Amino acid sequence: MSKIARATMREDVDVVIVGAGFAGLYMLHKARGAGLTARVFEAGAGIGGTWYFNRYPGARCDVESMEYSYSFDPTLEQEWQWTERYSTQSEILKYINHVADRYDLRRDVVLETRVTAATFDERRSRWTVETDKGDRVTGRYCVMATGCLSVTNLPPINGIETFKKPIYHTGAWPHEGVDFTGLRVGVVGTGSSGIQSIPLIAEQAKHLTVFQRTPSYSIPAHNRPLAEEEQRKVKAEYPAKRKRALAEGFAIDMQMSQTPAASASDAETKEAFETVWSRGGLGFLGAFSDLVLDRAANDKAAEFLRGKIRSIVKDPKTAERLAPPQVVGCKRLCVDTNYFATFNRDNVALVDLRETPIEEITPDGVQTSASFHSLDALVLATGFDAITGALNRIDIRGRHGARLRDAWVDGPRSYLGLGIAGFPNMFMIAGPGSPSVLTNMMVSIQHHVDWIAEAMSFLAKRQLATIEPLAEAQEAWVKEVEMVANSTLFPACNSWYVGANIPGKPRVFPAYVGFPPYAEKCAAIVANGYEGFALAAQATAAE
Ligand code: N01
Repeated sequence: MSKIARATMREDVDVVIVGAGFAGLYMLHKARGAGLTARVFEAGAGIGGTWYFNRYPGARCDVESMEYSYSFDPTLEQEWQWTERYSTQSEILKYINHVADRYDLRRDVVLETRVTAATFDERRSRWTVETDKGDRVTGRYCVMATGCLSVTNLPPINGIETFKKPIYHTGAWPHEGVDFTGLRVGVVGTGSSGIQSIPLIAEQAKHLTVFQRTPSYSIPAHNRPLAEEEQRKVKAEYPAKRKRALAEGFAIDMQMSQTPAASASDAETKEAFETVWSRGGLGFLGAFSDLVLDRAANDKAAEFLRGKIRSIVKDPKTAERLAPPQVVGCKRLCVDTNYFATFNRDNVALVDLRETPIEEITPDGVQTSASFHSLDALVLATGFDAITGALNRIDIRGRHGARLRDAWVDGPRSYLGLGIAGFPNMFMIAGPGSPSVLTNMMVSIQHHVDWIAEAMSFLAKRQLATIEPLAEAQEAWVKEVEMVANSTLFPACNSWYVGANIPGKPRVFPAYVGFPPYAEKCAAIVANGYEGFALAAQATAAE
């Protein structure tokens, strides 16, 4: 991509937005709608966030296309045509670009520019945002739309820097694509990105070695073209469908069963699991009401899924290695096309790192405790420094120059995942403490942006200068998020949810479980005059 030099920016706007993915772009649209000026900074050379960077083979969304889309404009909803049940990365990116053009969003977005610092000026009640291009833009508000899964995790494997062949991370895939034809490829990591890319890499490569540390549960996508008629039907009832999603825990219209597994006979249990398995996708978790709440119910789901793996994978030893021991859902459930069957191919080998850990990566391959694997290319499907990673990379300073990184040294603390005590007029979209990654992100994003835009309008109407969570409201919220999470099985294993994939990261479950109670709480807080927030009429400078 050609780089065109540009003058550094000095500008005062109402809202500075960091990130031009689905969240940042909708925030821009809403800010404009509220009569506010805005500037968006985006590190990528194009808009789209996650969907700009994650171009690995097989990348597609695991929420169905008809739900993984904006709902704020019925005309947009009606006019856009999806082609498959689960959209590919390229189709989603096309959609984002269509939205940007349709609402004339690009003119306020500055690409290839990474925000490095954001500092709150207490005298003026303004944020100064600085970038790696030397820009200094001030805004009354600063909105962090930095994404939950945007900072790639490059694992500190001994000798990794010595590997002399290409290394690719699924979350930063080359835009020109990669041709693995005739190559011996290694993939490290078997989460969603590994599970989506492994079958396609296996089809192309001469040989594929999968280095698995923890096996994942995965449900078949049963992806298929979306027939015109099916789309028409969904579109005819779109408002009702969106409303149903808002009433579901994961904000996905999965029509979760109201029946607990405990009340079902063995035959009924098997039938229910077979039904959701044959439907495919994340709706598996909706087979019973208590799969992520009750260990016995979860054990039944786990055994069913392990049985499926044994029935697909021909070599019993490989099948056992692929069968996850952990609770279903404590690591994000995956959705795949041909993942387990890929291990029946002659050119695919599985290395179980629990039995034979990687000792080092050498210039030519991977040495485990048992054997050496010569490789021509290495793919790291090793995930992200999730939820807090992107925020902690920016030098964010609130009142009294306090740094967010310091405030979060023991883990993130926020009120509703929307605001942080000591950081007035700064908002996060899908921040820690909101339902974020446990929901259809499109629902969470729109909810947050609408809430934030309403708060901005409220402040303008009342001629208020700042909004900021009260420390005690924040503490109570942090406790509630933890209490709700601990009443579920989500924190039950090591996962990126709890930061276990990043050495030294504090172990905190960062998402509020259950979209409907969260949304109700947010609405009640507004109805009570922004309960738990301090609202100030003028700049409140530090003494
Ligand atoms: O990352 P992950 P991801 N040595 O963290 C392994 C979303 N997403 O990019 O589990 C060896 O889940 C690690 O092993 P372990 C979705 O929310 C959505 O796949 O830590 N292995 C694990 O197997 C998803 O959950 C979509 O023991 C190492 C893997 O790498 C999230 O993004 C598609 C290692 C990382 O899995 C992240 O998914 C893709 C090491 N040092 C992603 N370090 C869809 O919508 C890590 N691993 C479909």
